Amino acid sequence: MENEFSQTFEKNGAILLKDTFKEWVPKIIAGIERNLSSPSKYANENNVDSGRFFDDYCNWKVINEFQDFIFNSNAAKIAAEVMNSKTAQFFHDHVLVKEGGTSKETPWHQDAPYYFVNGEKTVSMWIPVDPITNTGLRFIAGSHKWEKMVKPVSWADDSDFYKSEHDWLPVPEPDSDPGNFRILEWSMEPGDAVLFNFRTVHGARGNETPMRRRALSLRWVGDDVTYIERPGRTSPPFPDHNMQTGQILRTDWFPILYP
Ligand SMILES: O=C(O)CCC(=O)C(=O)O
Repeated sequence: MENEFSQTFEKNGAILLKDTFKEWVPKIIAGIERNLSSPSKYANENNVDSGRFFDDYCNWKVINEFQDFIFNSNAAKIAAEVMNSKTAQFFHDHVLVKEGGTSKETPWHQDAPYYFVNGEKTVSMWIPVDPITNTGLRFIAGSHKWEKMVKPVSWADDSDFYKSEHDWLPVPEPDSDPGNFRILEWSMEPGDAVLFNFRTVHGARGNETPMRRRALSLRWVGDDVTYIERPGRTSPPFPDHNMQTGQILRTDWFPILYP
Protein backbone atom coordinates (compact mmCIF):
# COMPACT_ATOMS: atom_id res chain seq x y z
CA MET A 1 0.00 0.00 0.00
CA GLU A 2 1.27 3.48 -0.93
CA ASN A 3 2.16 5.78 1.96
CA GLU A 4 3.64 9.28 2.18
CA PHE A 5 7.10 7.87 2.56
CA SER A 6 6.90 5.70 -0.57
CA GLN A 7 5.26 8.57 -2.51
CA THR A 8 8.19 10.92 -1.79
CA PHE A 9 10.60 8.13 -2.67
CA GLU A 10 8.73 7.52 -5.91
CA LYS A 11 8.76 11.23 -6.78
CA ASN A 12 12.37 12.15 -5.93
CA GLY A 13 14.14 8.79 -6.10
CA ALA A 14 15.78 9.40 -2.71
CA ILE A 15 14.64 9.95 0.88
CA LEU A 16 16.29 10.58 4.26
CA LEU A 17 15.30 8.50 7.31
CA LYS A 18 16.41 9.87 10.68
CA ASP A 19 17.60 7.62 13.55
CA THR A 20 16.20 4.47 11.95
CA PHE A 21 19.17 2.20 12.56
CA LYS A 22 20.71 4.01 15.55
CA GLU A 23 20.63 0.98 17.85
CA TRP A 24 22.52 -1.06 15.22
CA VAL A 25 25.42 1.40 14.85
CA PRO A 26 27.88 -0.44 17.19
CA LYS A 27 27.20 -3.68 15.34
CA ILE A 28 27.63 -2.07 11.92
CA ILE A 29 30.90 -0.47 13.06
CA ALA A 30 32.15 -3.87 14.27
CA GLY A 31 31.25 -5.37 10.87
CA ILE A 32 32.97 -2.59 8.93
CA GLU A 33 36.13 -2.91 11.05
CA ARG A 34 36.09 -6.69 10.53
CA ASN A 35 35.78 -6.10 6.78
CA LEU A 36 38.69 -3.59 6.78
CA SER A 37 40.90 -6.04 8.65
CA SER A 38 40.06 -8.98 6.36
CA PRO A 39 38.89 -7.70 2.97
CA SER A 40 37.40 -10.04 0.38
CA LYS A 41 38.79 -10.64 -3.10
CA TYR A 42 36.45 -7.91 -4.33
CA ALA A 43 37.86 -5.15 -2.11
CA ASN A 44 38.97 -2.02 -3.92
CA GLU A 45 41.19 0.91 -2.95
CA ASN A 46 39.94 3.07 -5.86
CA ASN A 47 43.28 4.59 -6.85
CA VAL A 48 43.31 7.66 -4.56
CA ASP A 49 45.93 10.45 -4.55
CA SER A 50 45.47 11.13 -0.84
CA GLY A 51 43.78 9.37 2.07
CA ARG A 52 41.91 6.13 1.43
CA PHE A 53 38.68 5.17 -0.33
CA PHE A 54 38.04 1.51 0.44
CA ASP A 55 35.04 -0.43 -0.74
CA ASP A 56 34.08 -4.09 -0.60
CA TYR A 57 30.89 -6.04 -1.01
CA CYS A 58 28.95 -9.32 -0.67
CA ASN A 59 30.32 -10.22 2.75
CA TRP A 60 27.17 -10.85 4.79
CA LYS A 61 27.75 -14.59 4.88
CA VAL A 62 31.13 -14.17 6.60
CA ILE A 63 30.55 -11.02 8.66
CA ASN A 64 28.12 -12.08 11.38
CA GLU A 65 27.42 -8.52 12.43
CA PHE A 66 26.10 -7.69 8.96
CA GLN A 67 24.07 -10.88 8.80
CA ASP A 68 22.47 -10.12 12.15
CA PHE A 69 21.61 -6.57 11.06
CA ILE A 70 20.23 -7.62 7.67
CA PHE A 71 18.14 -10.52 9.00
CA ASN A 72 17.03 -9.19 12.38
CA SER A 73 16.49 -5.43 11.97
CA ASN A 74 13.45 -3.82 10.35
CA ALA A 75 15.51 -3.02 7.21
CA ALA A 76 13.67 -5.56 5.03
CA LYS A 77 10.26 -4.27 6.10
CA ILE A 78 11.31 -0.67 5.42
CA ALA A 79 12.68 -1.71 2.03
CA ALA A 80 9.36 -3.37 1.07
CA GLU A 81 7.40 -0.32 2.24
CA VAL A 82 9.47 2.25 0.43
CA MET A 83 9.54 0.19 -2.79
CA ASN A 84 5.78 -0.33 -2.47
CA SER A 85 6.48 -4.05 -2.95
CA LYS A 86 4.92 -7.13 -1.38
CA THR A 87 8.40 -8.56 -0.81
CA ALA A 88 11.94 -7.42 -0.06
CA GLN A 89 14.67 -9.61 -1.48
CA PHE A 90 18.22 -9.00 -0.31
CA PHE A 91 20.73 -8.33 -3.11
CA HIS A 92 23.99 -7.48 -1.34
CA ASP A 93 25.88 -5.47 1.27
CA HIS A 94 28.51 -2.86 0.34
CA VAL A 95 31.01 -1.19 2.67
CA LEU A 96 32.36 2.25 1.72
CA VAL A 97 35.04 3.96 3.79
CA LYS A 98 36.49 7.37 2.93
CA GLU A 99 39.15 8.17 5.47
CA GLY A 100 39.73 11.83 6.45
CA GLY A 101 41.87 13.70 3.92
CA THR A 102 40.61 11.75 0.89
CA SER A 103 40.15 14.18 -1.99
CA LYS A 104 38.69 11.54 -4.33
CA GLU A 105 35.09 12.13 -5.27
CA THR A 106 32.64 9.31 -5.91
CA PRO A 107 31.66 9.79 -9.56
CA TRP A 108 28.06 10.61 -10.46
CA HIS A 109 26.48 7.28 -11.34
CA GLN A 110 23.43 5.06 -11.13
CA ASP A 111 23.78 1.67 -9.46
CA ALA A 112 21.45 -0.06 -11.94
CA PRO A 113 23.75 -0.38 -14.97
CA TYR A 114 26.43 -2.10 -12.87
CA TYR A 115 23.87 -4.68 -11.65
CA PHE A 116 22.13 -7.56 -13.44
CA VAL A 117 18.81 -6.35 -12.12
CA ASN A 118 15.80 -5.15 -14.10
CA GLY A 119 12.71 -3.59 -12.52
CA GLU A 120 11.41 -0.43 -10.92
CA LYS A 121 11.20 -1.62 -7.32
CA THR A 122 14.73 -1.33 -6.00
CA VAL A 123 16.33 0.41 -3.06
CA SER A 124 19.81 1.01 -1.70
CA MET A 125 20.09 2.07 1.95
CA TRP A 126 23.30 4.05 2.65
CA ILE A 127 23.87 4.06 6.39
CA PRO A 128 26.75 6.14 7.76
CA VAL A 129 28.26 5.35 11.16
CA ASP A 130 30.13 8.67 11.37
CA PRO A 131 28.54 12.15 11.36
CA ILE A 132 28.11 13.54 7.85
CA THR A 133 28.24 17.24 6.99
CA ASN A 134 29.19 17.69 3.36
CA THR A 135 30.71 14.28 2.75
CA GLY A 136 27.50 12.30 2.20
CA LEU A 137 25.72 11.16 -0.92
CA ARG A 138 24.23 13.72 -3.29
CA PHE A 139 21.30 12.81 -5.54
CA ILE A 140 19.81 14.22 -8.72
CA ALA A 141 16.12 14.40 -7.84
CA GLY A 142 13.90 12.58 -10.32
CA SER A 143 16.80 11.00 -12.24
CA HIS A 144 15.43 7.50 -11.56
CA LYS A 145 12.81 8.33 -14.19
CA TRP A 146 15.28 9.18 -16.93
CA GLU A 147 14.56 6.98 -19.91
CA LYS A 148 18.16 6.02 -20.64
CA MET A 149 20.82 5.03 -18.16
CA VAL A 150 24.03 6.93 -17.46
CA LYS A 151 27.25 5.37 -18.74
CA PRO A 152 28.81 3.35 -15.92
CA VAL A 153 32.49 4.09 -15.30
CA SER A 154 35.24 2.55 -13.22
CA TRP A 155 35.60 4.41 -9.91
CA ALA A 156 39.36 3.93 -10.03
CA ASP A 157 40.04 5.82 -13.26
CA ASP A 158 36.71 6.88 -14.83
CA SER A 159 37.26 4.49 -17.76
CA ASP A 160 34.23 2.80 -19.39
CA PHE A 161 32.96 -0.02 -17.18
CA TYR A 162 31.71 -2.08 -20.14
CA LYS A 163 33.88 -2.34 -23.22
CA SER A 164 31.11 -2.74 -25.79
CA GLU A 165 29.15 0.16 -27.27
CA HIS A 166 25.76 0.98 -25.75
CA ASP A 167 23.36 3.90 -25.93
CA TRP A 168 24.26 5.43 -22.55
CA LEU A 169 23.66 8.99 -21.37
CA PRO A 170 26.92 10.85 -20.68
CA VAL A 171 27.90 11.17 -17.02
CA PRO A 172 26.13 14.37 -15.87
CA GLU A 173 28.01 17.30 -14.35
CA PRO A 174 25.48 18.96 -12.05
CA ASP A 175 28.07 21.24 -10.42
CA SER A 176 28.96 22.88 -13.74
CA ASP A 177 25.32 23.09 -14.78
CA PRO A 178 23.42 23.78 -11.52
CA GLY A 179 20.37 25.31 -13.22
CA ASN A 180 19.49 22.02 -14.86
CA PHE A 181 19.50 19.69 -11.85
CA ARG A 182 17.81 19.59 -8.45
CA ILE A 183 20.31 18.16 -5.99
CA LEU A 184 19.27 16.48 -2.74
CA GLU A 185 21.80 16.09 0.06
CA TRP A 186 21.54 15.95 3.80
CA SER A 187 23.63 16.24 6.94
CA MET A 188 23.36 12.94 8.75
CA GLU A 189 24.02 11.31 12.11
CA PRO A 190 25.22 7.74 12.67
CA GLY A 191 22.29 5.38 12.13
CA ASP A 192 20.36 7.71 9.81
CA ALA A 193 19.89 6.31 6.31
CA VAL A 194 19.39 7.63 2.81
CA LEU A 195 17.27 5.36 0.66
CA PHE A 196 17.49 5.61 -3.11
CA ASN A 197 16.35 3.76 -6.22
CA PHE A 198 19.05 1.84 -8.16
CA ARG A 199 18.41 4.27 -11.06
CA THR A 200 18.80 7.48 -9.03
CA VAL A 201 21.96 9.28 -10.11
CA HIS A 202 24.20 9.95 -7.12
CA GLY A 203 27.77 10.80 -6.23
CA ALA A 204 29.77 12.22 -3.33
CA ARG A 205 32.45 14.80 -2.69
CA GLY A 206 35.82 13.81 -1.32
CA ASN A 207 36.27 13.68 2.43
CA GLU A 208 38.51 16.68 3.13
CA THR A 209 37.62 16.62 6.84
CA PRO A 210 39.89 14.97 9.45
CA MET A 211 37.04 12.56 10.32
CA ARG A 212 36.47 9.08 8.97
CA ARG A 213 33.41 8.53 6.78
CA ARG A 214 32.36 4.91 7.12
CA ALA A 215 29.11 3.63 5.64
CA LEU A 216 27.27 0.41 4.91
CA SER A 217 24.94 0.19 1.92
CA LEU A 218 22.29 -2.52 1.80
CA ARG A 219 20.76 -3.30 -1.59
CA TRP A 220 17.20 -4.66 -1.92
CA VAL A 221 14.94 -5.60 -4.80
CA GLY A 222 11.16 -5.84 -4.94
CA ASP A 223 8.49 -8.00 -6.51
CA ASP A 224 8.87 -6.73 -10.10
CA VAL A 225 12.60 -7.41 -10.36
CA THR A 226 14.15 -10.00 -12.65
CA TYR A 227 17.62 -10.92 -13.85
CA ILE A 228 18.90 -9.09 -16.95
CA GLU A 229 22.07 -9.76 -18.87
CA ARG A 230 24.39 -6.72 -19.17
CA PRO A 231 27.01 -6.11 -21.87
CA GLY A 232 29.79 -7.59 -19.72
CA ARG A 233 30.78 -8.67 -16.20
CA THR A 234 28.60 -6.88 -13.68
CA SER A 235 29.57 -5.44 -10.31
CA PRO A 236 29.13 -7.43 -8.13
CA PRO A 237 29.78 -10.27 -10.59
CA PHE A 238 28.27 -13.30 -8.72
CA PRO A 239 30.14 -15.84 -10.89
CA ASP A 240 28.28 -19.01 -11.96
CA HIS A 241 24.89 -17.67 -10.92
CA ASN A 242 23.25 -19.55 -13.83
CA MET A 243 20.30 -17.17 -14.11
CA GLN A 244 18.65 -16.28 -17.42
CA THR A 245 17.11 -12.97 -18.46
CA GLY A 246 13.56 -12.68 -17.10
CA GLN A 247 14.00 -15.01 -14.10
CA ILE A 248 13.57 -13.76 -10.55
CA LEU A 249 16.86 -13.62 -8.66
CA ARG A 250 17.59 -17.07 -7.22
CA THR A 251 16.32 -17.06 -3.67
CA ASP A 252 19.02 -19.38 -2.31
CA TRP A 253 21.61 -16.68 -3.05
CA PHE A 254 19.34 -13.64 -2.64
CA PRO A 255 16.99 -14.38 0.27
CA ILE A 256 13.51 -12.92 0.52
CA LEU A 257 13.56 -11.37 3.99
CA TYR A 258 10.15 -9.74 3.99
CA PRO A 259 7.54 -10.91 4.75
O1 LIG B 1 29.92 6.06 -0.33
C1 LIG B 1 30.09 6.51 -1.47
O2 LIG B 1 30.88 7.44 -1.70
C2 LIG B 1 29.30 5.97 -2.63
C3 LIG B 1 28.19 5.06 -2.22
C4 LIG B 1 27.35 4.62 -3.34
O3 LIG B 1 27.48 5.03 -4.47
C5 LIG B 1 26.29 3.64 -3.06
O4 LIG B 1 26.14 3.18 -1.92
O5 LIG B 1 25.56 3.27 -4.02
